[in-house]
Amino acid sequence: TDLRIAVLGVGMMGAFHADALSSRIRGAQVTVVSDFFADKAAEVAGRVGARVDSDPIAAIHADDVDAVLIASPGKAHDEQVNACLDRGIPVLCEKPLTTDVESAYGIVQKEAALGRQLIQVGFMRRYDAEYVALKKLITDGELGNPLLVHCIHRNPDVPEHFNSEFMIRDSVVHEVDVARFLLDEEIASVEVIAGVATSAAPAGTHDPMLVVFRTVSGRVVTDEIYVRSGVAYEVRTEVVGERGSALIGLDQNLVVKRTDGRWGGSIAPGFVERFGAAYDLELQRWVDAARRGTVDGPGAWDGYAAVAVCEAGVEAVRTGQKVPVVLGPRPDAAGSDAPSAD
Ligand code: ISE
Repeated sequence: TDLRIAVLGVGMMGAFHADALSSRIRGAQVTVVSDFFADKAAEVAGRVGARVDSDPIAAIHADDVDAVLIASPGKAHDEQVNACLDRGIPVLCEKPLTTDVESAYGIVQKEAALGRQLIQVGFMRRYDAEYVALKKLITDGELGNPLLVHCIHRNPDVPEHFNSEFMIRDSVVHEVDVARFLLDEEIASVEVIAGVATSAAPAGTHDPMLVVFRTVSGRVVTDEIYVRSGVAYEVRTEVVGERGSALIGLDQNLVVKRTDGRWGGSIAPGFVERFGAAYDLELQRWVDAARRGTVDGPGAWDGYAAVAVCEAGVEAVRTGQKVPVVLGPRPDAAGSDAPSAD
């Protein structure tokens, strides 16, 4: 039987996931849609054949719901994820897991106490074919010991409210997970270098920034975050190892056009275009695992570690200092399950 899913929050990502679940994803059915905006909820529910429940917590506890997809604003995640744990049903929570370290760690401990993994966090890059290939180059030893990771993350544009803190919590959070995924170790400190800002940025917002992470073993990871580049969606990652380097994200456009005495192509305009296949694979693997009663992806611990690093990153922006990341002890059952490379 199909996994019956409540989708909480149907702004951009939630609506995208609801559409995928009701069309491209096998073994799933969206039965309930909830959103702060009633008209948005009604529109998506009508499209996917679900009912509307204006109360997200009631939706989590409803009889026609087996699993929950949370794509509401980050501030709402803590209460909603906790309600899923209370009911003991699987949940795929878009990042961030929560918006502060204490609540994220509380969720890690609560899930561990249940003794089974229910939480997956929406770090979709782990399902992207290029990131999977990069990870495999590292684990197969082809690059030798990885020494450095260089990341570039550029968005063409973002809404006005996207200040430096938002850039860390909403955008850099992906490179935090990428670094942990690729290097298979925790991040120990964060430093942020802010230079000249684009004139497109509101006053006081540091756009772009260079974020420098150091892992527990001392490896260095750099991330250029630039969310008002005015160009397109550019996400590149290069790993430099003792025996070679590998770069992904360069050829987003496989069609090289030659016309009018010029050559060139187009770059993905946004994350849905760049990571569309990764989002679908993420959902399919989540649905398949949930139907078996398991989790097959980044878990609560990964979500918590990312929140902790981002919190340190926000402090690093504010103080200009190198800020250490302090993680609580990891409970035995805390879920972190990198999807395998198949
Ligand atoms: C957004 O929330 C995402 O998750 C995108 O992947 C990222 O590129 C963007 O900067 C974020 O705002």
